[in-house]
Amino acid sequence: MASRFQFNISATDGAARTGMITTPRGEVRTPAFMPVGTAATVKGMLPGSVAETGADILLGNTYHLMLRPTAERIAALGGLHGFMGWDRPILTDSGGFQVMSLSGLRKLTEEGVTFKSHIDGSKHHLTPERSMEIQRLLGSDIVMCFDECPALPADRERIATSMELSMRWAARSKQAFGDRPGHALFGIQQGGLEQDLRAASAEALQEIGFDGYAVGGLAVGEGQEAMFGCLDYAPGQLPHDKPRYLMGVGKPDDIVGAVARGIDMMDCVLPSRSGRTGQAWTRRGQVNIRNARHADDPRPLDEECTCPACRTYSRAYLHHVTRSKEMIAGMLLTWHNLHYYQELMAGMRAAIAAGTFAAWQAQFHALRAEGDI
Ligand code: PRF
Ligand code: ZN
Repeated sequence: MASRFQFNISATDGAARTGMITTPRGEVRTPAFMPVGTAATVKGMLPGSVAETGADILLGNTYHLMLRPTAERIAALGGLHGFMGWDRPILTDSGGFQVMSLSGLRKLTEEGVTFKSHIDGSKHHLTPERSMEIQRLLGSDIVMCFDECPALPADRERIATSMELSMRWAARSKQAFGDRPGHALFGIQQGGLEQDLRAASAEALQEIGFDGYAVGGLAVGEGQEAMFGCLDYAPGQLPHDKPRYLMGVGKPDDIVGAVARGIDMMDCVLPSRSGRTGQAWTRRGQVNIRNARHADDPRPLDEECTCPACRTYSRAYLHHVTRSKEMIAGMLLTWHNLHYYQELMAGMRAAIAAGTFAAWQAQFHALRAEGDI
């Protein structure tokens, strides 16, 4: 077992990279997709099943866990890994982004943010120092800096002021994190769609020094074209030899485009959340299993998929249990979607290693253009 956090790139193809993050809790193959386990569970999946889909690492959330069941309770019970039954690496987000998107009344100051819980309206306070403490109590392997992420569109002045605050919070996060061998702290680049602000943010973060760097502040309403426009330069502003994490992205074609532009890690609720509403992702794009055209279809969701939903069940069955709101519907579609996402990542890793990523991408887009048949 490695005692240190390490990142090694084994091959590059254009801007895309493949390699490995090594932590004391295990290895993470990159590019990596991290399923979201917000409330100490990937909804509808046992941890062993999540691992079977090919996930090396999960994402957990400071915001949700501090409210319920609280970080102190999880620490007293031995930490998040044991609590939820997942012994591999966990990355935790720092809370600021979720406060802005989920909580009620909130007040932002230089010190931090005061907000009302979306669960019971109770009042809470988060600062860079408190976020670092919570993530330490949880036992997170990869800790994220406390930042602020403005929704887009926003004017340049607002983006600049917010980015500068996030950089001061990044310095306080680093100071509060301290020296924790085997645990990593990632900085988060902000700056909206302004190239010079992104550059200034990248520079400020590198001055502080982090184990990895996230591209934050994207996928917040700007659309794919604008996001890709930013990703044409943002990853290149960050260190080549450290992991680059694009936060909260995305749909399969967003993920492929991000990897092509030099991103190593991503997370998104999409495969799990949309699985619970009857949306499936396949090599041929999106399928709504609730659609009447599946009611008599004896074929699997995806002929080539080896997940339990596709190996065992027909589209007709998945349609039936989804329409009937049976628990197994969300379980099976989540399993399928996470399996598909992990196969996508594995395919990209293999293609980058082989130097055939451009051809792989062409094939990816061609199959999706054909559509579900
Ligand atoms: N910051 C943090 N978490 C995030 C984001 C961010 O900018 C985003 C933006 N897509 C998702 N999650 N801390
Ligand atoms: Zn499947």
